[in-house]
Amino acid sequence: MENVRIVADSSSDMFSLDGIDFRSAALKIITDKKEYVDNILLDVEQMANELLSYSGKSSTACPSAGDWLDAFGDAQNIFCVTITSGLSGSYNAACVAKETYQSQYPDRNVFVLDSLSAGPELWLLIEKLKEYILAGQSFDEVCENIKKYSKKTGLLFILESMRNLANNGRVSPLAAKAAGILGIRAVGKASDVGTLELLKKCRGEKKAFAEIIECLEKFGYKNGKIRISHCSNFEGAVNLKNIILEKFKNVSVEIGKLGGLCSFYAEKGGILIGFEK
Ligand code: X90
Repeated sequence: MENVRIVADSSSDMFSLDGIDFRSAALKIITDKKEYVDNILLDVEQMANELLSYSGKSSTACPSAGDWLDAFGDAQNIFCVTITSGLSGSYNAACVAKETYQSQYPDRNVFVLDSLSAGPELWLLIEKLKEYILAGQSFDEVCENIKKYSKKTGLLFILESMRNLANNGRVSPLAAKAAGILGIRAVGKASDVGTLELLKKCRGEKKAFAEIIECLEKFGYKNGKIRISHCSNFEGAVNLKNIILEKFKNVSVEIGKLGGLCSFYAEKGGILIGFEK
């Protein structure tokens, strides 16, 4: 395949990729005072701190079809990965962009994958897309294979607060309530339809990590890749990585930082875990 580009929205927490042309389409975090564009230039820690001392309304916005078109640029073969359509309009906007792009350039290919997830599960999907493309697969082969692969990946999360999720209607206020209590961590997963599914409330990080190990086994993890991304909680991510390595031995675990959009919703201390089933 020639002239290939991978395009993902910023819920992937990726802003560049070695070895393949890559573009990110930014989501935005909006307050009455300021608009944060979730791109490589955003200082996520500073945003998190500013939001801590801000008590007004805050919300987010997905890329428009126009933003997606900009990210498509002039590529011939485009693989596009979006945050879950269960919580965002990003997938829809990307599909509109695909229609526009292909009516303008009928000989070009665009595939849009709804990740039904966020953060490090997209990391896995993008790594795998790169692998398929570099292995010389055709456009149609990559589409078929990535669809299959995406059914074999999952996302777990540990959250200390679900305030922003609840305030923006992404979880019920009732579900969010327990996570607001000091020391309580909400452990959950991305559901089959790409929404948040709460599994357990744990007192303390240690118990939450033990729960993650149980969940990994329960949801089909054996010895595949694991990608951990955190919001201002590198120490927690490292501890979790060590617990995973102790339990499963010799598996591939990498740690990354959440970008602006995921940090806004996962909040300080939040950890997201993408895994292969
Ligand atoms: O379109 C928009 O404004 C974006 C809305 C995004 C809403 C949710 C983002 C969640 C980010 C939080 C924990 C894990 C979520 C599991 C996803 C199914 C991360």
